[in-house]
Amino acid sequence: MISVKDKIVLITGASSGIGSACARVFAGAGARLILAARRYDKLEEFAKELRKEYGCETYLISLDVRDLQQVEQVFSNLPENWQNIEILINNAGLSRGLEKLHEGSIPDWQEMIDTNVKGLLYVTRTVVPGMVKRGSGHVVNIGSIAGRAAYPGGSVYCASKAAVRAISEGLKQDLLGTPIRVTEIEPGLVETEFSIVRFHGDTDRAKKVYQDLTPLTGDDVADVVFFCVTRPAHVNISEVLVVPNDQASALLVHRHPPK
Ligand code: NDP
Ligand code: 8X3
Repeated sequence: MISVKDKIVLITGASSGIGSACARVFAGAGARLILAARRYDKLEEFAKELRKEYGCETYLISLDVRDLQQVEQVFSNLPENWQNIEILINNAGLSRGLEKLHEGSIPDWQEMIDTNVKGLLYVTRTVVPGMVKRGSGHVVNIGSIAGRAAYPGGSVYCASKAAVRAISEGLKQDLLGTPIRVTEIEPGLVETEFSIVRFHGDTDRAKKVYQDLTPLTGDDVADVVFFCVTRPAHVNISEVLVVPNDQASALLVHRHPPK
């Protein structure tokens, strides 16, 4: 097992959900964390908690991954003791809306594609060259079960996650012959802020997504990420589909209302 003690882990979308859960797991194992998200106030509060609970050292970045200039600027100006990023967790992402494609909102599509696809590419393009130069690193991309098959109303989100799958596969091929590893994690239903964001703040509608079933938590996904990252150096877990036991495919779920 590889130790992550004192290693630098960059997590995008660390202000909530799966990203925060990953931060906690890596903090608990003694890593140093670069946490990025748009909501800087949330990161500040969270960093205090991580320091108190784990003595974790953090470097916080207010970042919109859709902004290429900002991405390039922040990662080329990291303080010297934060430059050697060992693990990149490309987690920032979102879904917007569940309308039929021919009735969908174009700004929603742009936001999903700009964040989930272009944002992930910008961060990867900016951070991975350093890993190649140092001959060391691991890229973990958070894809989704939605990247394996489309579902009604989800075509653009599903397409964005299918892109994450293809990008992860291609990156692994491009890095073949280097020690750098690439993993794509494809979660099913995870109860986070995801559905609240999808439904533009409609919390009642968001709750219904997870009603009468037991969804994954961010911690469940973070456990899997941590497992993949800490395998011996010759082992690359290329992809993991992780779903709640109450879920068999994106739409096939078992709901069991309380009696
Ligand atoms: P949350 O909404 O709880 O977290 C999303 C995170 O992404 C937030 O920290 C948010 O931070 C950040 N983010 C969104 N847009 C941007 C942006 N433009 N720039 C920087 N950060 C951004 O949802 P999850 O934790 O569930 O989602 C994390 C990832 O997991 C996403 O890629 C999602 O697609 C994927 N996923 C989620 C599943 C689920 O069922 N929940 C299942 C499968 C995959 P901020 O708003 O502060 O910028
Ligand atoms: C999130 C899971 O099924 O809501 O990626 O699209 S799903």
